[in-house]
Parts: sequence; C-alpha cells; structure tokens
Amino acid sequence: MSRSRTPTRRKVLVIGTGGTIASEPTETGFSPLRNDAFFRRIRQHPLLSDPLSPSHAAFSEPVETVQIGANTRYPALVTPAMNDVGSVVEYEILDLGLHMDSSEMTPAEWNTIAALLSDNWDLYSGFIVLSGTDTLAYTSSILTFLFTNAGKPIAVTGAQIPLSQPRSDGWENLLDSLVFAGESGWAGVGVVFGHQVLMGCRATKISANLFHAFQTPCVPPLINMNVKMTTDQNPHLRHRDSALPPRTITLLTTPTVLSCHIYPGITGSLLSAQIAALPECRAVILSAYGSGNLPIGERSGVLEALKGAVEREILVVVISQCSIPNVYPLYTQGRTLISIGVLPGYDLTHEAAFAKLLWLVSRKDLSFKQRQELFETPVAGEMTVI
Ligand code: ASN
Repeated sequence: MSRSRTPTRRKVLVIGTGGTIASEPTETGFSPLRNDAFFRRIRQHPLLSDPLSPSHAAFSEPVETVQIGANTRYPALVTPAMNDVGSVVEYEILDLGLHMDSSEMTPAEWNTIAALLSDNWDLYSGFIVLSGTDTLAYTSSILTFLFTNAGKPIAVTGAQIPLSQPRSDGWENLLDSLVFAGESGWAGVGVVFGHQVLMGCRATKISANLFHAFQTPCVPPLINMNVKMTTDQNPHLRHRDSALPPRTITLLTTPTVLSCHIYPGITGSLLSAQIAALPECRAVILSAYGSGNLPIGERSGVLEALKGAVEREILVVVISQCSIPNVYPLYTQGRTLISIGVLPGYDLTHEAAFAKLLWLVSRKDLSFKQRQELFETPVAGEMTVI
C-alpha cells in the first residue's frame, strides 16, 4: 500500500442511512432508531475519536447538531494517528432524515445519497456510506455506475452486529473505512467489510452470520487490510486523482427493472404476466441455470414471451443462479436466446445487473440500441466479457 511521507489530515463525509450498524435494541427487535446514540458511541471510542482531541467526549456529554433540511449533521471528529507518520482523518457524520433497515432501501434513497455525494464532492477527500448489509451490495453497485472513474474513494460499509451490542464488527468496519476513504491513496467505490475492500460492483452478500459477509465471487479483493495492507493486483484498483465523477443522473424511481428467477416448470405466460404487471417495465433480469440456460422448447412458451419483450424494446438479460456466476452461450438454449436479442450477463452478480440496468434505463440520452450495446460493454469492471 502506498504511504505518503508527510502526514495527511483529509476530510471525510460519512453518510448514515441506518442499518444494523446504527441499530439499538427496541421492544420489537433491533431497529435503526434515528437518535444521537449512534454518534455518541462513535465519539467516545478511542480508536475512532482521538481522546486528546476536543471533540472526543463521554457518551453522556451533550451533542450539538445542525439540521440541514431533513438531514442531521454531527460535529466533526478526528481519529488518532492512522499510520506511522501520524496521518489523521477528520470526519463528519451526516445522518439521513429517514434511518432505515436496508431492506426498505429504494432507488429514491440512492438518488438522495448520490446527490449528497455530488454536492459535497469538492468539500471532502473521501466518503463513507453506512448501510444495512441486506442491500449494501446493491447500493455499492449503483454508486459504482453513478460515480464511474471518480478520483476519490467512496467506502460502503455496515455491520452484522450493532455498535450498541457486544462484539460489534461495526467498529472495525468503520475504522477500515476511514483508512480507505481518508488515509489511503486509493479511489473508487469499495465495499469495506471484514478487513477487506471489495469492488463495489462485484460484491454480493453471502452470509447474515459471518463477519466476512461479502464476497466478490469472480475477482480478488481490491485490498486486504491485515497486519500488512496488500493489494491482489486487481486491475480495477485505482489511485486517487483529480478526475471528477460524471454528472449524476436521477434514477427512475417507479419500478422499471423486473427480476425473474427461472425454475422448473416456468412458463412464458408467467413471465409475460410479470412483465405486464410493471407498466413501465424497461428491463428484465432472468436468473437462469448454469451458464445461462432456461427452457426454450415450444411447450413452455418462454421464448415467445421473451421475443415479444425484446420487440417492445425491453432490455432482457440473462445472468446465472450459480454462486460463482458465468454466462456464456455454450448450449443451444444460450445461443437461441442471443439470436432473439437477449443479452448475456457474463459474470455479473444480480446486484450489479440490477444496478446497471437501472442506470441504463434512467439515462435519457441513450436509445434502446445504445443501452443494449452499453449493457454488453464493461464500464466499471463489473463483468468480464469472454
Ligand atoms: N437488516 C439489516 C439491514 O440490512 C441487516 C444488517 O445490516 N446486518 O439493515
């Protein structure tokens, strides 16, 4: 890992959305209550808030917040030294008005997060998005497409155990995120979890129990944060630079991307009914068997249904149900699908396929043909085309 010789004091913006990391026990189970307990816990933690800095304080000390529209900004905190030359990170937590379990996350929240990142781009050297883990990989995927090639780091992290509970992994995930977003020389969207930084558009949640909750099944981690910080020669790890992110687009918030799981006995009429139930359907993800196979015999009517969808300019893509995905047209089924305009998703995760399609259909500047072409072109290392 590259180390600067002179100590740095970079500013990082932390956007809080809720999730387990910010949850407190309630009568109905853990809930990401929107109160300042979350900030108080961080403020009194000696590894996250330097005990010698004036902002460090005991849990019981009062908190002065600033209301910015619906969001709440907490006072800046400073970490203790993060490396051997004494670099520190100064960070501010901005809590979204609505704290939520991430299973409630929708494209509308992604628009809010993306707008906050854009509006604050010049004011901070790095960003951290705190999310629940259930949809964290969807959030990191969409942020990768919205902030492709940005020259600053955006860490997306959370926890399996709340900070309010014993043995929380949130402390380490937050500390590692501050290292990635504030101390390191790296850029790009990374899922920071279990002492690793993973490609934002390749990550998938593999467990609700393991502290290593995320994996990138087809590529190595970007960074291993062990005693030594090592990189796995993932070509998508980029250095900080002054490149601006592309102008953000506003994601469509009405349901436009349909996801269909293929299973034995599925019929064309079942697929058509699902497509018809989405009046503004612009894209369909088919999670198919193995290398992208699904029933195409006349009996099922699936091929006819898909042909009709492509003719109505709906992007239809095939990804694999396998936990290590890889779609390639090896069998007659796969090739027939391609011949009617269905697009192979190669090794895309479901999260990245959904995010890429939402990003493509939300771009008003693209024709249907251009969206098809761009779907098959990797834009942020999200897939390997073979
Ligand atoms: N249900 C939680 C969430 O996604 C799970 C977690 O964060 N570990 O908000």
